[in-house]
This record gives sequence, C-alpha cells and structure tokens, in this order.
Amino acid sequence: MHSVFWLSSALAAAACAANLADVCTTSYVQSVLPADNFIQGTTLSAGSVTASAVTNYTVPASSSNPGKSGLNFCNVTFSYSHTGYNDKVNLWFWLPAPPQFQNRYLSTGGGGLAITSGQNGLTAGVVHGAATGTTDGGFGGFSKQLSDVLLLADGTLNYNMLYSFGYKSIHEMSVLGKELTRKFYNSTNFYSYYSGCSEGGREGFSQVQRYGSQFDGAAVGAPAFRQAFQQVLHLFSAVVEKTNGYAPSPCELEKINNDTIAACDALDGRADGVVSRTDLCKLTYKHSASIGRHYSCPATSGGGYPGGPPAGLMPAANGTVTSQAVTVAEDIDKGLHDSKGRQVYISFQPSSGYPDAATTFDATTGKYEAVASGIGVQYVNLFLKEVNSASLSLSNVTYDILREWILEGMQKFSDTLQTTWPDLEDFQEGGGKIIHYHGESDNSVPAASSVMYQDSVRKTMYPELGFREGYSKLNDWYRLFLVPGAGHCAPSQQQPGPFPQDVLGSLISWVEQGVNPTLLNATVLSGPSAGTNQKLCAWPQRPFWIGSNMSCVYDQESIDSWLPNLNSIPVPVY
Ligand SMILES: *[C@@H]1O[C@H](CO)[C@@H](O)[C@H](O)[C@H]1NC(C)=O
Ligand SMILES: *[C@@H]1O[C@H](CO)[C@@H](O)[C@H](O)[C@H]1NC(C)=O
Ligand SMILES: *[C@@H]1O[C@H](CO)[C@@H](O)[C@H](O)[C@H]1NC(C)=O
Ligand SMILES: *[C@@H]1O[C@H](CO)[C@@H](O)[C@H](O)[C@H]1NC(C)=O
Ligand SMILES: *[C@@H]1O[C@H](CO)[C@@H](O)[C@H](O)[C@H]1NC(C)=O
Ligand SMILES: *[C@@H]1O[C@H](CO)[C@@H](O)[C@H](O)[C@H]1NC(C)=O
Ligand SMILES: *[C@@H]1O[C@H](CO)[C@@H](O)[C@H](O)[C@H]1NC(C)=O
Ligand SMILES: *[C@@H]1O[C@H](CO)[C@@H](O)[C@H](O)[C@H]1NC(C)=O
Ligand SMILES: [Ca+2]
Repeated sequence: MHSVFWLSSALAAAACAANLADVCTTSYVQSVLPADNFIQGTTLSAGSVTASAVTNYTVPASSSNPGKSGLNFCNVTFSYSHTGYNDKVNLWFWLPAPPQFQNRYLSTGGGGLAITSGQNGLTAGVVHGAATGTTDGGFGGFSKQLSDVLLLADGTLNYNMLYSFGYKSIHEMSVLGKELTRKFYNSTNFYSYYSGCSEGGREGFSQVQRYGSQFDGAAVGAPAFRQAFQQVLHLFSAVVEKTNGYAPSPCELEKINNDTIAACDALDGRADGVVSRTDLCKLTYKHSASIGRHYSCPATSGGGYPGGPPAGLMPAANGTVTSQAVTVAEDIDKGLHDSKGRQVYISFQPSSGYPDAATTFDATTGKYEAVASGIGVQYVNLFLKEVNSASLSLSNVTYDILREWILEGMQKFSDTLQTTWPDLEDFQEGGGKIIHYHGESDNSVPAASSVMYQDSVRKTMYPELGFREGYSKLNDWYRLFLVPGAGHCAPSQQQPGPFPQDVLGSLISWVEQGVNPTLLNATVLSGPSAGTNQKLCAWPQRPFWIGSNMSCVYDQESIDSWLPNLNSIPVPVY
C-alpha cells in the first residue's frame, strides 16, 4: 500500500526540478536499479540497461485509453535472472519525466497466451503520469508467448514457465518496478495500480488474490480466469455442431444473432440497437422466431484451419434459417451439459454472436464443417496432452469428454491458471479497490464468468450476510460493471453501446480521492449517439430506461439467470 506522506516539499521540488535528460541515462538508471536479492534469488543485470528519452509523445485516444499528447518519459529496459535457473527475464518501463510523474506506479499484463501487451500496454499508465511496467515472463523477448516455451525438449510441461505465466512474473515485475520507481524519483510517496484485460485481467486477479498489499487498486477487464473451463468452452460450440450433425454457415448464425439483437433491444426500455439486458433476452426470447427467415451474405475471405484445407474464400450464402441452426444456437446458449443432463458450465449471453461456432467451407464437398480452432485447441494440446500440435480432431469429442478435460484442468492448474481464489480479505483490509468490467455481449470470455467469480467472493467474504447486504458491503471496495452491448475488451461491431474509456482514471479517483464509482463513466463511441456520456450500473443492479432516463434496478429473476448451479462438477467452482 502507499506509504505515509513523509516527503518534504523541498525534496518534492528537487525531484520535480530534475529534467528528463538528467535522469534518462544508462548510468543513472544503473545507479537506481533494485539491489540484487531485493527479491530473494534474483540478480539484476546492470549491463543490460537501456534508457532513451522520448519527448512530445502522443498516445491516441482509443476505446480503452482516453489518450494524451505532449508526454515525456524515459524508455527503460533491463533484465534479471534467478539463481540456479540459467534464465533471463526482460522488464520494460516507461518512466514519466519528473515534472510529469504523478506519484503512481502501474503494472500491465498481456492477452491470449502473451504475458505482455508491449508498448501498447505501457501507454495505459503514462497518460496518468504513472511509471508503468511490463514483463516478458522470461519467454525470450516481448514478442514471445507462453506457447513458445511451455514444452521442454523432452516434451513435458515446463512448470517454471507455467508458474511464471500464472502469477510469478507479474509479481516480480511489480516488486522490482515499485523499487525502481522509488529510487528513480527518490520518492516513497506513490500509489500503485494494476490494469489489464482478458489474460491481462486474469493476471490482475492472480496478484490481488495472492499479494494483498501489492496494489492500491486494480482495473480488471473481462478476466480470462477459471481457465480450466474457459479454454475448453472455446471448443464447445464446434462440439455442439458435431453432436447435432449440423454445421451452419457463419451467415446463418449471424442472421439468428441479428434477429436476437433486434428482438431484445427494447427489453431494456430503450430501442437503441443495444441489448443492455441480455438477462431479459435470455428469459423471454426464443431463437425459433428466426426459422424460415431469409439470410444472405456476400462471399468473404476466411475459412481454413490448421491441418485442414487452406484458408480461402467463404462463398456467398443465401438461404432461410433452418430449425437445425436454431437448435445449435439454443444448445450453445444453454451452456455445456453432460450426458446425464447436469450443467457443466455457462455460456455467452444472447446477442454476443457465435464466433466459436464458425465453420469452414470445404470447396471439394461443397459443405460447411465444424472445426476446432484457436486457443481452445492450443490449450488441450499443449497444456493437457502436452503435445506440440496445431490441430485437434473433434471426431470422438463428446460433451462428457469436454467435462473430463475441464476436471483434468481444474486439478492440474488449480494454483496457476484457474485464478479464482475467492478470498480477497488481505487486499480489502489493506484498503485496496477493484473496478472489474466485462462486455455483456463478450463472445470470448462470457460475461457470466465474471458474475460467478464476484458472487464467489461475496459468499466467501460475507457468508453471514444476505445476498443484497453482501453485495452492498462488497461494493464498498470491489465493483463489477457489465458493459451493455460491448464485446471482448472493446465495444462490439454490432451494438453501438457505451464503453468505459478510462477505467484506470475512475480507479485513481476512487483510490486517491475516495470517489466511489457508484456508476462507472462510459461513452458511446460509435453510431448515431457517438460521444454521448452513459453511466454503467454496478452489479447486481441492472439498467432500465424510462424514456431517456436510465435507472439501476434490482431484479432477482434476472440476477438468478446469471448464476446457474454447475451440478455436474463435484467440487466447488468459484
Ligand atoms: C509536439 O507534437 C505536436 C504534434 O503532436 C506538435 O504540433 C508540436 O509542435 C510538438 N511540440 C514540440 C515542442 O516539438
Ligand atoms: C523503447 O525502447 C524499445 C526497446 O529499446 C524500443 O523498441 C521502442 O521503440 C522504444 N519506444 C519508444 C516510444 O521510443
Ligand atoms: C533522496 O531523499 C532523501 C530523503 O529526503 C535525501 O536524504 C536524499 O538526499 C535524496 N537523494 C537524492 C539522490 O536526491
Ligand atoms: C447482421 O446485421 C449487420 C448489421 O449490424 C449486417 O451488416 C449483416 O449483413 C447482418 N447479417 C445478416 C446475415 O443478416
Ligand atoms: C437468394 O435467393 C433468393 C431465392 O432463391 C433469390 O431471389 C435471391 O436473388 C438470392 N439472392 C442472392 C444475393 O443471391
Ligand atoms: C475415434 O474412435 C474410434 C473408435 O474408438 C477410433 O478408431 C478412432 O481412431 C478415433 N479417432 C480419433 C481421431 O481419435
Ligand atoms: C466521463 O468521461 C468523459 C469523457 O467521455 C469526461 O469528459 C468526463 O470528465 C468524465 N466524467 C467523470 C466524472 O469522470
Ligand atoms: C427523466 O427524469 C427527469 C428528472 O428526474 C424528469 O424531469 C423527466 O420527466 C424524466 N423523463 C422521463 C421521460 O421519464
Ligand atoms: Ca436497448
């Protein structure tokens, strides 16, 4: 946590007076490196230090960054190693010029199987005057991923790299980054934060769950945690198609989703092209409304998958929606159930679309085919089977096999990738704050995944309180915001909804000025309402419009629809 404000004004003036050219030299950075064994067993390489001044830099505004120009900072890299491991971990920091340093440190994370977002991640902090860091995890450089190093030469799992990815490297970067910041600015008077989305969100929770005093606040988006379930979920849609013996064209599923958005848009009280209440949609809408409706799509590039036919054109599609396609959509929405009818996992909210169900087109047979692709395949091959293969046959993969893979992953990765430890008492007692956000129409990590986790924290930390009272306590320091219409860590193409462009800024106001983000600030970034400010409701409250007025309402039936009983899993799922 941040230290007492002992800094004298004279010293503050001295630190501020230093200009970038004075501190942004290799020798100065070498002189302020954390000491060897600052983390036990680590040696920092002074010889590896690079430092170069960057001036008048512009971070463009984006959906997840408010942007800023005129930034001056020191661009620093160096490496360290662990005694006995013969390894090298690279760290990369952007250290604001002393006059632009606003007494903040920020750790950032990655996405997919990358532990770093590189320079793009570092922009998150400098716009808020934060010394900002990222790590390569020891994978061999900032363009390498865990998948490049996960298997050892003997074909077994490299547990050292797995733990590095799981939580260890972000922790070490944070400890070393805070010490570097202290020495670089000669200041202990700063706050420390974490910010990341997707895998970066998982990394954020990996820290908050283990190191209660490491950060004053964490801005965490769509965390790809509960990985034993999350990665297998990516294979579920294709297995639904296999099981049903029907592989729809992407166009046919897109039509079903378009109809869903059109029908459910106004259930939230406002017809704006955005399904802000996917729960009401789930409770009332039936995809069968689409049967017989016409769809058509022009030919596009696409198709192809590792080990399959080469990527090529998707032919133009033209037809009417079949009942088989509707059954596929319904089965995907319902979530994975085992052969005994018990629920194994949740699914994406209606209106999210069906990218995991994307079929490929086989020009020789003239048919669409269900295929396993993407990170789900990487996960089963590399992490479970420990083989280096880019393809996975679905021919014998049933719902029960998906369940077995999930149980195997729960056990194998309980202390690395699962990242759902529900007790955050140390973090809360230290005064830490969390803003957790998730696109309600996310089709990569389901929004309900975040709802489930926050509810597990509520139940674990406030077991004696009722549902509403527990959330009321939780909302004092940990808030979850579902973002209407938004996709995975970004606004969606399909629904012109709001997005919280500056979650870190809202978190900073909460931590440093005590401004609880009762409603999270967001902005509509596309469509006819572009530029409009729109507030987001904190879970478990849900938005509802009367005319142009939004209120945050409490609706138990809607809430319950987000929290199914995973009665196929014989141990607790957080
Ligand atoms: C800084 O960059 C802006 C463009 O982003 C430019 O207009 C301005 O002249 C630059 N200022 C200096 C001092 O170089
Ligand atoms: C910062 O340094 C890295 C590595 O030395 C370099 O790749 C990157 O382009 C630099 N960034 C800027 C903004 O100068
Ligand atoms: C750092 O701060 C301490 C405490 O105020 C002071 O004694 C010391 O001279 C400062 N060091 C530098 C290099 O400015
Ligand atoms: C779905 O809606 C989008 C507009 O949001 C449109 O571009 C697309 O063609 C529609 N797809 C189908 C299959 O109707
Ligand atoms: C799609 O099929 C319908 C009915 O067969 C036909 O009238 C229409 O012209 C076709 N559209 C395209 C774009 O091929
Ligand atoms: C699927 O199962 C059958 C029967 O057990 C077996 O012959 C076949 O090799 C399996 N296919 C794959 C891809 O594992
Ligand atoms: C909300 O965001 C807008 C930009 O979208 C910004 O102008 C405004 O100051 C923010 N309001 C608060 C209270 O942070
Ligand atoms: C919206 O709220 C304002 C202020 O509470 C009220 O004056 C107005 O009548 C409301 N509009 C609608 C359409 O309910
Ligand atoms: Ca709406």
